[in-house]
Amino acid sequence: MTAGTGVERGVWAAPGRVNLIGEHTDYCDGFVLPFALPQRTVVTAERLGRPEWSVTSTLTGETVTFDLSEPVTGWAAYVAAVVWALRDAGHDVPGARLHVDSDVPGGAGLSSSAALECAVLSALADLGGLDIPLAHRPKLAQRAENEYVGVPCGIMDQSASTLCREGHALFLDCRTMATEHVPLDLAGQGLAILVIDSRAPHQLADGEYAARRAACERAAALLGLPALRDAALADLSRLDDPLLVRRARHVVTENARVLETIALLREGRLREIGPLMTASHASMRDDFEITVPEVDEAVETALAAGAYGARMTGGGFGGCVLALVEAEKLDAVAEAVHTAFATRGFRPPATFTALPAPGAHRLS
Ligand code: GAF
Repeated sequence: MTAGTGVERGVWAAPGRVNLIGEHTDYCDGFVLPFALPQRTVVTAERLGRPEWSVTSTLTGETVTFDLSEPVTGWAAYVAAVVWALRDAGHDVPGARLHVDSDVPGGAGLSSSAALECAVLSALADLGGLDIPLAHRPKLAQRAENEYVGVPCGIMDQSASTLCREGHALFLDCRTMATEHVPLDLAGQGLAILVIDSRAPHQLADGEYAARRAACERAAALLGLPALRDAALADLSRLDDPLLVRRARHVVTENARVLETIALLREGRLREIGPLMTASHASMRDDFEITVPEVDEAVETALAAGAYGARMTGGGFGGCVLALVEAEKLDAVAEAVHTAFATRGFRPPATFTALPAPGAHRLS
């Protein structure tokens, strides 16, 4: 495949993300609405004259060297996975020395894995002078994670980390990969999004994610549809298994909520998306069953403290909650959540505000 003149060295960054709405819809060919976080993974890289990759990480202090002749495990697997996926797609990937640093919290449902994959992909593409359009990169990074790391994720996180724009949310049709960058001027409307990291330990998350995905695929197959994207609520009465009905109902109603959210955002009616966010959370809690007591508490407390809407974001079983609040109420809502967590005996949450940041790019 094409290889132009690459650069010798440089620094690249790719962000974590939150998802405003549209959870577990990506692998059902549905709709998602993430935006990139200012928190990002930074990769400093230089070309080596041989097909070998040497990666150090500030987070672990480790150096891992590989040439893909042996499987790579642990955090460096995400780096090896990208090299593997690029090569498998026919690209002449240059050997490289890479250093990874990140302020995307790991294990918090903020897409730290995709941030790493997409930063490494950007670095290797530029070092190798590889001609890979931005629009093709999410699928390469997803394939790296699906096939090499073995995580059956959808396309949302890699798309967000690659394609998001500052000040905008990314409306993505996961079937066609059509995108729309929707302005999200929170500050201009006196609003803020509070991110509450529940810090709930989420064991079982991998198996449960795969189980949800399998249930959705089974429901679609039983309905004779390509994916749940194609199902209407009325179709679900044709399913015998009440559990499958609930799983499918989440996806069908969630896709509709994304479309309603987009319609409101296009008209600048930000406050009105609150009830859709809260309904999304209820659907994840009751139909998809992917929430845990900590995230439910965060949602309920944020709403009681005056948030317009609140919902868990990401794969579930822990992770973060987003609350849409008046900027002037930020401190009060955060304070209320901290107090509620202490009262319930939960680990103290971490709270911060999220503004839409740019997708992957070269820093220098
Ligand atoms: C995780 C996955 F990686 C995404 O693809 C998506 O399915 C999300 O969970 C749930 O919406 O972040």
